[in-house]
Amino acid sequence: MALPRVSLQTFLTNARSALRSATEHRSDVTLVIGNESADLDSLTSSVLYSYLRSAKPSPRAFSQIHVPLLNIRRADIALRPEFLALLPHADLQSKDLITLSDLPEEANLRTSLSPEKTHWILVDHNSLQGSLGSIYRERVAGVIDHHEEENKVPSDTGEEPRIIERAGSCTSLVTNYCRESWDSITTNEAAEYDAQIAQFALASILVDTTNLQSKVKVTPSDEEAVKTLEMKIAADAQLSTSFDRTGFFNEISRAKSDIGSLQLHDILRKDYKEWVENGHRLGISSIVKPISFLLQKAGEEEAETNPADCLLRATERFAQDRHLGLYAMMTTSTSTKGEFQRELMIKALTEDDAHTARKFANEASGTLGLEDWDTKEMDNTSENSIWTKIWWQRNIEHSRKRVAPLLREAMK
Ligand SMILES: [Mn+2]
Repeated sequence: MALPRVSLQTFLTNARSALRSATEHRSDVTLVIGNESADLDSLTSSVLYSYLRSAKPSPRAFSQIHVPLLNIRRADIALRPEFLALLPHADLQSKDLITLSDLPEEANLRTSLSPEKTHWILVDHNSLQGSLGSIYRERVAGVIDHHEEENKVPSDTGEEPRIIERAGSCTSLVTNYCRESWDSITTNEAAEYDAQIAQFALASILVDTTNLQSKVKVTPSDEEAVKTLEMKIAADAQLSTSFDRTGFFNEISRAKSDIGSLQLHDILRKDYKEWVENGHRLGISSIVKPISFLLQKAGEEEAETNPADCLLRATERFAQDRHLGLYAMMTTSTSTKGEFQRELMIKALTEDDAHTARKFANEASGTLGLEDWDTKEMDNTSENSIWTKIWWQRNIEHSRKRVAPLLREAMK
């Protein structure tokens, strides 16, 4: 049965009370969670899926409301300027989003939100990591994702989807999965709400596919989803007259790369993922600025010190704090000629991990098109960690989605 349609903000308020009543009155709750890097795609895919599933719950649903849970603490929303740019378009503020800070304290999680009272739907990843994973892994009841299959979600997910497919954006897969059910609850009165959530979802598909222009990222799923979402926008008299897709894309992507005001340490942790393989820990930061920017940043933060020393020390500290054996930094930027480019830095913290890193460099070099970086700027460093190397990654189609599995393979 379809429920009265509501704005995104009202939906998030309802979802927050559903989460509260799960912890206070032990009611059943379904949580929809994106990955730990909590990028725009994780935000919009979890909110879109939760919103549409809650607007028309399946008769056999585990709970009426699906609660979108952002996989970071509340304070870390501030590290994501693209969120702050997008939220006002949906009449939202960052305090409306539901984050890990809204869960009971970690020490009480198991008792305050007992696993058997929960279902977890994973979007934009397919293996629940960290402390949530250790408590709720058995309660994962569905997935929509575009990363490599980890075979952690049961093959039969009943009422909930089990979709792991290639696409530029996970939000595209969610849009396409939900479209039929969405169409069935679309009315003239709800056109405004449809347009609002459609524009919200569109943001990450456009960012992930460079406004559908990136030949290596766009798939038919993305094109289909954008068509659906643009139709929802066009059906609303108000938004349809003011909406300009390219202008909207430019606004959000400009905000995403506007990280000049962030501290180096925050830049490293802003879009960060971690894996454990064979007892060794791997961490990868994705960064939307080139290493030259990071060197400049590092130099500013520690005046009168060689920037290369500062950068290496900062990354070393970052890796040590997280008990990493291997730490990788992947940068994306635009060259002076206007071409998209990638750099890859890998740091090993033990001899064992250095062995793995060399193996990776040998095995993955062809696939990734690794080419030695001009190390002039890094040459004068007195910092001497076990093993650090920087490359240009000339095969630019490969993001962390591809590099992480290659590194993990070398660790096995
Ligand atoms: Mn994604």
